Amino acid sequence: MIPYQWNVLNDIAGIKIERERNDISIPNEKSHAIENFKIAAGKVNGTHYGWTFQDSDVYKWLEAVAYSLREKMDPGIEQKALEVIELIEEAQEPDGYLDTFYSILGLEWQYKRLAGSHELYCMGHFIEAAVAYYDSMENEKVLNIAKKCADNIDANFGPEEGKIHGYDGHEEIEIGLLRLYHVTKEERYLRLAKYFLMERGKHPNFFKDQATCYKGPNALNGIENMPDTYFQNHAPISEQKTAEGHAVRLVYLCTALADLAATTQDNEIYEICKTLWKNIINKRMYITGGIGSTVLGESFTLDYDLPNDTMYCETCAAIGLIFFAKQMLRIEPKAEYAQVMERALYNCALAGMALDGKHFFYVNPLEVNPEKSKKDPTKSHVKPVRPSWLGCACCPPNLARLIASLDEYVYTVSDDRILINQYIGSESVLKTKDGEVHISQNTEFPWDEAIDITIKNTSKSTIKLGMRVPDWAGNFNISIGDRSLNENITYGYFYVEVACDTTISLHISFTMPLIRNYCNTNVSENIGKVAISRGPFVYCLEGIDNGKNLASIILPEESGLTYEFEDKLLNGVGVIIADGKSVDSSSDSELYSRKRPLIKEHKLKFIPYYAWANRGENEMRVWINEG
Ligand code: FUB
Ligand code: ZN
Repeated sequence: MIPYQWNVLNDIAGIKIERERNDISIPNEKSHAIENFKIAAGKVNGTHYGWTFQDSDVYKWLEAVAYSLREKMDPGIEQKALEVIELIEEAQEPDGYLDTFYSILGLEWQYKRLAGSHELYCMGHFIEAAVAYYDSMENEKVLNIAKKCADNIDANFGPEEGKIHGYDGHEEIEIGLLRLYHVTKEERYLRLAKYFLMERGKHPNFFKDQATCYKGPNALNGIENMPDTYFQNHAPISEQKTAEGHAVRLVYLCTALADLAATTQDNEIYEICKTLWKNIINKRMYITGGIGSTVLGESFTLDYDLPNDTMYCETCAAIGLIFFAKQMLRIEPKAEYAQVMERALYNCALAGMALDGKHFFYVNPLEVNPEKSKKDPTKSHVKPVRPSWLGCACCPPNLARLIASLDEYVYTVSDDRILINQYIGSESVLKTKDGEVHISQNTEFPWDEAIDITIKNTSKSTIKLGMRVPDWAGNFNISIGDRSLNENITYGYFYVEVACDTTISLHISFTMPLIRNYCNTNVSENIGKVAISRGPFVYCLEGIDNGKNLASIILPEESGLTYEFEDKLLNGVGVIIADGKSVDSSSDSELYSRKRPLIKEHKLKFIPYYAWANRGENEMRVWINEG
């Protein structure tokens, strides 16, 4: 992904960039993201091209590189990263301000239209990238650029007289500032993050007031007229009880809130996070871990409103939910957080990328009919195949940074405890309070039903190791040699203690039953329907395996499901086969008639949802009629 995305950001990939929906105002001629920096740095002539947040594509790419170099050094990629850092430094204004849009189009308008300008959003992404790069490569220069940025923001925003009493239209700077605080321990950054978080919603007219005086370049002008909920600006955070508005914004807000709660051990803030978490998970999340029920404002709508074919389920929103879960795990070791992380990771987020790593979905539907996507204007955002790149390219580099940092989601490390949240074949060295713990996971999970784990505790104290008992698992058993361990499960984690200077080898075994999932009947679309899953994977039907008109398919209640692994299909996937039925749906019959349609036998083949749309354009469906 990383070399490919580098070529795209430099406009040398030779690809066609698609608009994410039918809207001719979406810039899709080129990325121009690196070129914008060159222009802002005064190295070439030209003007800004792309969204106000085009810079963030580069920052997310740089962050992905930082994690990737930590895993495996690659001098060629490192060289590119160093060049980018140099370029960013040159594009930074002497006072620390960093935003190519205003550097090129008029610095006098900086911070004057925050509803759509994304200045703090972009700097937040830069700060995240800088902290990651510093962590991996000990590069002081990149951290200094980030500190200069944060200092500029600190000089301009805050409760003090003369500063701007407001916040960015898109949360993200809060995450960046908290990460900067973690690495520098500079209290000002923590204070500023808290200010932005707790101030939100206290100035309902802030965006509109700014817009009335603004005469600068078009920074998504008009976005300030979106409902206050779009920006989570409808009420102070402590009064927000439901997940409202733009889904990515909301989960970025929650990620920062949960980080703040964990960092400052603030229980009140944790309660706010829990309320929003519960609302999302229990009433507003798709079975794939996708969130955002409508394209209008890329937003949440209301409880139990989860349409399958018009939804948004943006890849970035699933990624943001994973970020949120990660922070919640720092506060309380509860498996429900890791379970949602897993659901979003293996389904909605992974579906955001083709098997080749070079094509991406922005929107992840649970039901697609390609003809409707082409001809129904309300479904133009529901793409039947992944484009090479998108006019709004927030998702592809977000996926790159998520996948490159997967290790951070596998474990949650605290002073005397390590949680294994995800079973992913890996070798890790984890730093605890008193030293290091080496963990290796040997497994073919998510296909196989066994994991061998070796833990070598070289730290000076005993470690509590919590292994997640997945909610979908049957017969979960942990053994040492041929001795099964007694169950010691708290909040969904099976604990064993590993004394200092000890190495233990554990064998985990479980079954992955083929599960029929049902939806709360308040979700009208899914009444009478069933979705199939195995282990972390939600399954779907595709036209290529099951014929046309998937809506006509019925999975009888009594039909058995069989699992088999096909190593030649879709790079190797487990498929599920069932004896189904279908309603005879020949298109030349009358539109309405008094004749009951015939029901015929129909062999069904389900594939994991993440792998759909890798064999050309066809129908797809997750929720199937159950007969
Ligand atoms: O506004 C920046 C990003 O672009 C958002 O996070 C995405 O939803 C897309 O609108
Ligand atoms: Zn996105």
